[in-house]
Amino acid sequence: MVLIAAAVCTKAGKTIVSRQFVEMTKSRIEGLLAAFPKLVPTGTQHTFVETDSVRYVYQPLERLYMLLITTRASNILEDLETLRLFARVIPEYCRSLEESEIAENAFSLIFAFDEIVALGYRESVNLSQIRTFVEMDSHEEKVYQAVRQTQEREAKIKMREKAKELQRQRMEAKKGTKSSSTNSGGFGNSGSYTPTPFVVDTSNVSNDVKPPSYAAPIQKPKGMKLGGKGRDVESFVDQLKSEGENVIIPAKNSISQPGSKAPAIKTDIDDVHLRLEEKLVVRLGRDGGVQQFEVLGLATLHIGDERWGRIRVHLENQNSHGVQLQTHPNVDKELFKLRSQIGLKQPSKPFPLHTDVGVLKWRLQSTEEALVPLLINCWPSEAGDGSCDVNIEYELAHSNLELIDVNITIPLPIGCSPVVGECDGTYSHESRRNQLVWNLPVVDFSNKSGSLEFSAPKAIPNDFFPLSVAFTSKSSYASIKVTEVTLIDDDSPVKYSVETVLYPDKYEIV
Ligand SMILES: *[C@@H]1O[C@H](CO)[C@@H](O)[C@H](O)[C@H]1NC(C)=O
Ligand SMILES: *[C@@H]1O[C@H](CO)[C@@H](O)[C@H](O)[C@H]1NC(C)=O
Ligand SMILES: *[C@@H]1O[C@H](CO)[C@@H](O)[C@H](O)[C@H]1NC(C)=O
Ligand SMILES: CC(=O)N[C@H]1CO[C@H](CO)[C@@H](O)[C@@H]1O
Repeated sequence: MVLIAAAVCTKAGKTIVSRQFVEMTKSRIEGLLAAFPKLVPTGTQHTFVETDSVRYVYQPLERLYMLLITTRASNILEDLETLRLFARVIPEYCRSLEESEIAENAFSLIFAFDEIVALGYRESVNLSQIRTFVEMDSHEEKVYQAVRQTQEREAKIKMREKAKELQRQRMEAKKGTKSSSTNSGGFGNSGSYTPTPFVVDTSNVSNDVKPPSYAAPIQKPKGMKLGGKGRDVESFVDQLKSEGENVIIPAKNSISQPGSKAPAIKTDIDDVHLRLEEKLVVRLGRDGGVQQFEVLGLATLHIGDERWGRIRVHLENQNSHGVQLQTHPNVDKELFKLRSQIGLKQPSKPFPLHTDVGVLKWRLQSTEEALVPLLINCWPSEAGDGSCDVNIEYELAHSNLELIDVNITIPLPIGCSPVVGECDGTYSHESRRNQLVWNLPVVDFSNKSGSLEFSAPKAIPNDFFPLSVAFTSKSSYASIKVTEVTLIDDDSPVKYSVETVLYPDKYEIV
């Protein structure tokens, strides 16, 4: 049978509860329900009536009717059997067959109706099963609410901790700049890093625990039937809203992670956006030699408008260092090999919308010193009096790269106060962390090398390792560039934005 709706209405024709089981506009259902009282023949024992399009089967319950609307093609014997089951459910949840009592228990009735019917077809259930299911629903709902409350509490605690931590870091940063300003003027950056707790909260908390009211209520635990199968997420959300819950549905088309809300990034993003990201893993030996050098690259494509779904991305790939490239399995390999273009294997299909799709990966692994972008030579030598003189040099091996905000961090023996002689760039002695940080605002072709000299009392050469290096860069190590994006249909150019990021995941001299 195909059941369109089940309703309880008064004999006067007023609908008290109605549950629909197929997609149909509300006004159409209302129309069908409104037509019913006019169709009921008086003084006959009939329990069904048909129109051109639908069949009404109904059972009188004192001053009410239990009413089902089915299609005309439905088997009438089945319809009548289902009707009996519906009619028997009512006294299970309502103490009397009064209008007010029905209205008061409307939700329980709807839950029970949903168990009888799934997608318009009757399930083979009997009354005792319905009872159990409905009870289970409300039990699971309670469990679910408890879990949700716990999660919210945890999220709040985490946020509070995070805020405290940031506060502490800020205080420290302020102190740090004060004390270091006696050594050198230039190293004041840390003081300006003052993210508001709110921004960082959301970024980090959302990794594991959803902040309250952020989509959590919509995510049903596995296997849980909140109120039965007939209820979809949307109506559940609506219900929560009507109960005064604050439900926020995450926007699907936001590209940025919850934390990276920096408006500066957002304004650069077009409907076709490419991000070329390269991560470096470098371990250099203190006496020279490369222990590990790896570049891991990933190009992701984000399409924010369906008009630009069927496109090709043209790349320029100078591939100067023997980088190995690999396209996503759904990307047309031949097209990439022959023409350095990225398009889908099936050109008729669009790229997925509103999501970051990894389309190309590249990788380079080597122990050749010439491939390492920035070489660091740290040379401590023991002076006669138990102190150490330390010379450090950097050298940019690839003049096409521009490294920004390079920090070379040198460990110091505990309590050591280094005496800095010569220094390109600036330095800062972080006494609490027992380290010296050498900062170079820019390292590029015009500024390929530089050095720092300092002496440290009561030290041995071993004390100054491992050094670590941090920087950011908008260069591409592999020299992969996006030159054009075109529509498949007419080769016309499409506006796009590109973001290129190169950063060390781990860069150390051991
Ligand atoms: C209802 O169905 C279940 C499962 O088929 C069965 O075990 C149970 O005996 C039935 N109860 C009634 C009252 O028919
Ligand atoms: C090289 O960089 C250092 C530190 O960033 C700076 O002091 C120096 O002036 C730069 N030299 C040139 C030639 O740009
Ligand atoms: C270098 O150190 C400064 C001061 O601590 C910091 O603000 C900056 O972000 C660091 N640079 C990188 C690339 O981590
Ligand atoms: C700033 C900060 O605390 N970042 C942390 C966010 O969470 C990730 C994963 O839990 C950590 O690795 C970061 O250090």
